[in-house]
Amino acid sequence: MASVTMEVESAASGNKPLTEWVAQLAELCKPDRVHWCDGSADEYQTMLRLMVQTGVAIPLDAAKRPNSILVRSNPGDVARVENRTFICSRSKDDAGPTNNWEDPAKMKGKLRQLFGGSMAGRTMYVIAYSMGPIGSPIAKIGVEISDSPYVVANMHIMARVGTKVLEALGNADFVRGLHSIGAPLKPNDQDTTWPCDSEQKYICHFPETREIWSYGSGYGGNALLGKKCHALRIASVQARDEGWMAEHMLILKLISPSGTTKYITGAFPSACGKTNLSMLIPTIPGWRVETIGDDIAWMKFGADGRLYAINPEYGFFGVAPGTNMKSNRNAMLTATKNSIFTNCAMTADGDVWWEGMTEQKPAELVDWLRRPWTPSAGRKSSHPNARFTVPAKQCPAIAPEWEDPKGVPIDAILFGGRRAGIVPLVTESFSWQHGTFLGATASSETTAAIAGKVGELRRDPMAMLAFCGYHMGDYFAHYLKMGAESSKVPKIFYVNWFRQDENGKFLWPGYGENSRVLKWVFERCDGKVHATDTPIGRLPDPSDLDVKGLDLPSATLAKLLSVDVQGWIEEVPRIKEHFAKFGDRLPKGLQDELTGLEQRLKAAKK
Ligand code: O2Y
Ligand code: MN
Repeated sequence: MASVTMEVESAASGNKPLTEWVAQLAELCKPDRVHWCDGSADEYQTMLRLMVQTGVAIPLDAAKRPNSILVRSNPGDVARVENRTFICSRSKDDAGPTNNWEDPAKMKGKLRQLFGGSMAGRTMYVIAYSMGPIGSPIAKIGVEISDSPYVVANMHIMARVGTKVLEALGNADFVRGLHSIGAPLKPNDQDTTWPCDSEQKYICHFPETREIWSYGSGYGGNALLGKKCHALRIASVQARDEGWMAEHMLILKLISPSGTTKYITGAFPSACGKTNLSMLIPTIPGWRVETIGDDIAWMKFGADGRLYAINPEYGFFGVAPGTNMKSNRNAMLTATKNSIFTNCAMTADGDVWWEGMTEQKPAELVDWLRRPWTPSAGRKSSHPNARFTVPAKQCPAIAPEWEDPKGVPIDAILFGGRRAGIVPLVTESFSWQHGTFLGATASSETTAAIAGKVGELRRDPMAMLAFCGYHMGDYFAHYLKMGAESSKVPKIFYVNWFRQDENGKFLWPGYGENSRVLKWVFERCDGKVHATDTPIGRLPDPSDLDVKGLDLPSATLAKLLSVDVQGWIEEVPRIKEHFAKFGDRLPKGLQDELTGLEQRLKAAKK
């Protein structure tokens, strides 16, 4: 390891701002030692061993899940914390109405106090990471400093990390991320199995200086700073400033029976099946889906005027409950080895289990709270936000070009949400501006998995509500500006797999059958299939959608594709209320789209 350590430190030594920054933060956080991560397989094994030895992790049975561990967190640290997430822009106005804001100097003052000595008794890890293939013109480099071996191991899977990243960085600038679990140790303290400061969490972003300071949580999006903090909140600001797009989108490749391909991105709020769609197994003969990414897309115009996307991530941090061989066979196969499971239950034979994994529940488990569990326990064995961290390259459906540094040219963008009424199965926008309006008004009814009342309607523009690092009105304006840059922008569609009948039964079967909708989208991109103009956009007639072999009554299909004019007239005031939040930062183009919708609905009512 000694020569590896020298290599990584020598790669870092050329970047004086980096070495000075690390030295300053070591002075502030007072770790026992500093370790520059080299990203090697040895280093990954060292992190796993350390977690096992300190009781943070349990190795899973090597025959069942080779090279995999189970970690159980503190019940007070189980998910992203939106109410503790701050955008600390210089002006409050620049954070906008959808973000928590704090003055950057005031927040830095508070954080310096919290980080002071916060790593005592621990190791400070310096993790250089690349979001996107190293050397891609769309990729960006960041450095995360963290005192958590769990973070190091997860970052090994979720991003490209280590010496090769430092070599690519040279003396260039980078996004600075500081993370501490906030649990210093005195010489004779006994450590806990999930050290954190669950009462004092701060996930803070400083967009102007491209910095992230995250304190108190060791979990997921709060702690793996390359993901939501960098690749969405900070990157959305970089993208606005530099003329590209950082989006909360899956990227999939759809292949027709004749072998032609289209690349499609999709932005859906959580609990709408983004990971599942990105790894879909089509039910229509001859069609195939390959995966490029399941959560984030960075898109830039190429010299040919087309929008090219990369997946900035290197792995998937997927939600476990509900994932099974029917809902997502590819995710299940991806997670068979080299995986980290968090807050799942453990079986008697050393494997993991979660609700919905198998029809038959195991007779006995140890639940995520480390308590004996049986099916009659009257509680769930896994936390609803239990996760698997898995290398993307292990996914059987991964596209061969998923790491192409130039990205893949996007043909279509899908927006969507979970709506029981009025929103048809699929709608094509009239234009990029109209598509931006569809994205800006995207909404979902909440499920039990989301805090708040079940069935409550939430606007989640472009699924970026929790992830846009600046004023959402300016974000809409940036979208419109991007659309005006080229005549070759992707077509935009809105999908809703969740329309219900009067009895609350889903009208559309979902899962692999969603490929039928993707096929229509594919063929619309080539102008090969019909659509009818309606007040809300262009819709397939029932005969335009391939439903061969599907047991779907024609009345059900008609309902899925119907436009409920009165329902939409009642939706307009809700959109107005949503838009009012953005005040004079709402772009005129979106106001015009709302007026247009209202007029078309009135005309249709007559
Ligand atoms: O709770 C967390 O920290 C994870 S949230 C998450 C993880 C993977 C992909 N997307 C999300 C999300 O909240 O959108
Ligand atoms: Mn996400």
